[in-house]
Formats: sequence, C-alpha cells, structure tokens
Amino acid sequence: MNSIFLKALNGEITDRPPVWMMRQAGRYLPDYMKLREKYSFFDRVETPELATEITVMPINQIGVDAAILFSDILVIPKVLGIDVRLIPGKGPLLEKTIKTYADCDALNTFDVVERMPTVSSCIQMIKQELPSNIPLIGFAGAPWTVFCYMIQGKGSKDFSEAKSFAFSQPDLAMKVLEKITESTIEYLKNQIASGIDAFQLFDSWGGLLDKANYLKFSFPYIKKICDAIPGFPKIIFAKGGWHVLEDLNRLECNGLGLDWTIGADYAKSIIQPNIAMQGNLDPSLLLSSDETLINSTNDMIKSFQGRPYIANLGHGILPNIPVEKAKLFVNTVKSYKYKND
Ligand code: 1CP
Repeated sequence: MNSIFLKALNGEITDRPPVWMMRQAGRYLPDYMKLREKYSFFDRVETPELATEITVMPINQIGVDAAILFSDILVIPKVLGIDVRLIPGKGPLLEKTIKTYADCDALNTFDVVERMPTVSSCIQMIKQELPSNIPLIGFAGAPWTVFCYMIQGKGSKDFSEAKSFAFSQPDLAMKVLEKITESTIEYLKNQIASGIDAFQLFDSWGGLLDKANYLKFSFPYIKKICDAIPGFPKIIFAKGGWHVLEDLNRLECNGLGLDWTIGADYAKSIIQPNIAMQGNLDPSLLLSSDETLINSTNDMIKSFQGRPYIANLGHGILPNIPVEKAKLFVNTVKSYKYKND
C-alpha cells in the first residue's frame, strides 16, 4: 500500500497527514469552469473522458493525496426514475417529488447497475490515468440526504418539507429510504468492482435531525450500507452530526468525517483509536489571509495529533475560493512533520 491516504484510513499514524478536499473536483477550478460552459452537468458526469479529466484536475493542479470521482449524489434519484436537471445559478431540480405510496412503488430499484452503464467505464479510465500512489475515492449520498432532495425536489436551507414528510408519514418515509438504501448498496458495489479504493458517504443534511429522529431516519440506513460492504475502506461524514458521533463511532467503518463545529478533543474522547478522523477546517478560512490560513491549518493538524488522521475541510470547498489558497492549504499540510513537534 503506497498511498498515505489509505494508510491513515487503515488506522496508521503517518509521518504527515494525507490531505484531500471535499468537492475538490469542480466548482472553483478555472479549467472546470471552461468545461462547464461546453457540456451539460450529466454529460460531464457520464462521459468517461470528461469525468476523468475533471477527477484528475485537482491531483495535477492542487497536489492532493487522493482523487474523488466526479459524479453526484443525485445519480441515485435518476436511476430510480426521477429525472434531475441542474439549473445554472440555482442548483438541482428534480422532475417530480415523492408524495404517495404509489410514487414510492413506481421507483425502479431493478437493474440499477445496468441503468448507469458509464460509471464503470469512468472509474476504469480514471484509474488508468491516476498515478499508482493516488487512490480513487468513490461516494454516494447517505439515504437520508438523498431522501431530502427526493421529497423537497430541490436544495433547501432547512429541508422542512422533507422533515415534515418523515415526521407525519414515517412508514412511507422508511419505505422510500429502504429503496434508496438498496440501490445505493448496488451502486457502491459496482463502484468497488470497477476499481475505487475507498468510498465516502455524505450525510450532508443529517445535522438537520435531532438525535431521536437521526436514529430513526438516517443512522439505520447508513448502518445497513456499512454492514452490506464489510471490510472495504469507508468514511462516513455527517455534516452537523456532533450529537450522533457516539452512534457513528459504532459503525463498521474506517473513518469519520468531522465538520468545523466538532473540536478535536471532543472527537478524540468519543471516537475509537483505530478509526481515522477526517476534517475539519472551516472552508471560509481559505478566504482569509495566508498567515491566518497557515496558522489555522497547523493548529488543526496539531489538535488531531496522536491519532490516525486525514486533513480535509469541514465541508465542501466553496466556489469563490481562489486556486492559490487551495494550494496553500494543501502545501501547508504536506510540509507538516509530526516528528518535529
Ligand atoms: O455545473 C456544476 O458545476 C454543478 C455543480 C455540481 C458539482 C460540481 C453539482 C450539482 N454536483 C457536483 C459534483 C459533486 N457533487 C461531487 C464530485 C466532485 C467534486 O465536487 O469534488 C460530489 C462529491 C458531490 C456531492 C454532493 N452533491 C453533495 C454532498 C456533498 C456536500 O457538498 O454536502 C450534495 C449535497 C450534492 C447535491 C448537489 N449537486 C449539485 C449541487 C449544486 C448540489 C447542492 C444543492 C443544494 O442543496 O443547494
């Protein structure tokens, strides 16, 4: 294993932390913006040459230690039969939302893999392109987060329609969540068969639920996915999930992603020593002065010292972050040496 990222995910304390950034493959990169003008979002995701070019960009241009597949969590509603469009300047829009048992029954969970034929060829082409020490991270949305979009139909600050749906019709919500879970397992198994080295589940909207409802509507489905794919390197990231960290710590997983509201001391007091911690710089710090960014990054690394650790942001990199700042963050991590402390 010659990847520092996989070593840390395997529970090793590496000489310096490995580093990658959530959402590193799009958004802020000028070369990505050029491709965005020419091709639709799902063309970029589904054409192996384009997905490969975009996935590899941050390796060559920023110097991160791992690549993440250029795709989206909304591939799942799409294969279940709900068309998704990206509205420029607004975000994703789903063609219809789930309201009734009939809508749920109409979701097509058969032949999930056959209906996303290019995922395998994208992964295979990316793997050929990547240097042998740079692993490829696959991913999917956690079922609760995908459910939020399938009920709300678009992005939202509070996903109140998705939440009130779950609270008022829990049996139907769980039926929808089961279908999302089943197809996500098939999807991830296909990503693994095609060559990914690890995967991350993004529960971006998990933090919108209180603990009791998280344990009802999110955690069991994440657990089902982890248990269905034992022994394969996996990271679970629940944004805003500090209140359920002790539950996430019980999952069959190798890494837990942390956002910037979780202090390293608190995380260390909860998380088992063999689980790697990943995070958790506030992405907005990449909009501050070089000195503030360097000091905050070094302080962050120091605070996680003594544990297997992967440096990352606490959520996705923002579209308005200058490329130079992303490079400075990555280079600061790469020049950190634990043994000099
Ligand atoms: O044309 C464009 O640039 C569209 C923007 C875009 C991009 C670059 C979307 C639509 N998806 C992606 C790629 C993507 N999405 C990646 C891989 C590449 C990368 O950016 O590194 C990943 C890992 C995701 C995951 C994703 N999509 C999440 C989880 C991570 C997170 O940020 O919390 C979520 C919530 C989505 C939904 C989604 N897809 C796209 C947008 C704009 C959104 C957010 C919508 C919203 O709720 O406002």
